[in-house]
Amino acid sequence: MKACLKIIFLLITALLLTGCSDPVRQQTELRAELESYADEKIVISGLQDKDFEISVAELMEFDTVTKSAASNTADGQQVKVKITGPLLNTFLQKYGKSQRDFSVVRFSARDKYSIAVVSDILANRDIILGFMDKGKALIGEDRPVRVVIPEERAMYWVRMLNRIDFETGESARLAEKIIFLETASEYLPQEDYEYYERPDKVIKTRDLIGKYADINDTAIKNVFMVAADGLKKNETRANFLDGYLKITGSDIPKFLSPDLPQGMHVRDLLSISYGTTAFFSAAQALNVFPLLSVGEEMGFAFTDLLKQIGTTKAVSYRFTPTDGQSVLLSISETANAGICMGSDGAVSFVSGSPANKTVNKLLSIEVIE
Ligand SMILES: Nc1nc2c(c(=O)[nH]1)N[C@H]1C(S)=C(S)[C@@H](COP(=O)(O)O)O[C@H]1N2
Ligand SMILES: [Mo]
Repeated sequence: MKACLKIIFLLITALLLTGCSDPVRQQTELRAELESYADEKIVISGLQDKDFEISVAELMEFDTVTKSAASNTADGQQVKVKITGPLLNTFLQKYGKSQRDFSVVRFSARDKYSIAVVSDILANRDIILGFMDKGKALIGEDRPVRVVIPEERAMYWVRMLNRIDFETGESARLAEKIIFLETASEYLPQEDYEYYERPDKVIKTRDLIGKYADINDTAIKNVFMVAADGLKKNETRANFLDGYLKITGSDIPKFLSPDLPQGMHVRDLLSISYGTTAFFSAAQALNVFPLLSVGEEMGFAFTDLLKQIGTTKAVSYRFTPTDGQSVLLSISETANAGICMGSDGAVSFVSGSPANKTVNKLLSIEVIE
């Protein structure tokens, strides 16, 4: 169908949806509004040898669906849409592909917002590339396309879409080394960061990775974050390395950046996987894992940490405190081990019997294969 015919068809659909009283005038207005952003382009990467652009007019030519969906934002407001546009799968069909062919589809926007949609969602959900909402043209800050994934949280409903990356392959790697964020932060430069009018402290993610992982490993494309409430976020290495971790005040550790929209900030981080290095928050682990007594304190089981992070197969583990006096223990010697935090915030490892070793000011755990 020609683009203009398609617009007329959409106008009729819109009339049915809005049931307006002056149909001719509304039609003219809607057509003019749709045409005003029909020439905007979206970059498509990972689908053909070279990146290419499609215009919104081209998207309008595909078969469309109209679906209602509602979801809450992080601060409790409701977002309601009745979105019209082609399904991502309808678009992909033209290239002989489907959502299931990819491990990640990343949607990015004009305001630098971006989000990775992972394989479970790709396999199970409709993804709509919406160019009309509630029978009308999109409002300015949603144009030219709003992605909607009904039944998934509104953080996936990307407004101002300007790029889609189709990725295959890389998923989170098993950890070979675990670094405790609370201990590591003490040895990194701290900066002031104004957070809701509070002077909090942050460390640069670049400093953290530079000191404790391989910052030059360009094979790492994605950084995987898990929050205490179970939220999983997959961020590009570039975005991650341009950000900060807030380490004082509320919601800590919190990934944020003044250059990224707030919806991309991640609070209450439990772990961050960067290649084979996993950064871990003992303070959040105490909120998430079952508590047990570890020495004189309440703590969590070492095995719960390993299960959460996913590590390579071990024969033993090396526990290293800030003074470098490390302790090597076999798997069986760590079966009853726990990790706790003192009232001063220091992380300790307590093996329990049979080894009866304690490592105070624990910085890292290496998996020895
Ligand atoms: N381009 C863009 N899209 C975005 C965001 C953003 O900051 N920029 N925030 C997301 C988040 S976190 C939520 S909860 C919803 C909020 O929807 P609303 O802006 O329509 O209220 O939009 C999502 N889409
Ligand atoms: Mo959000």
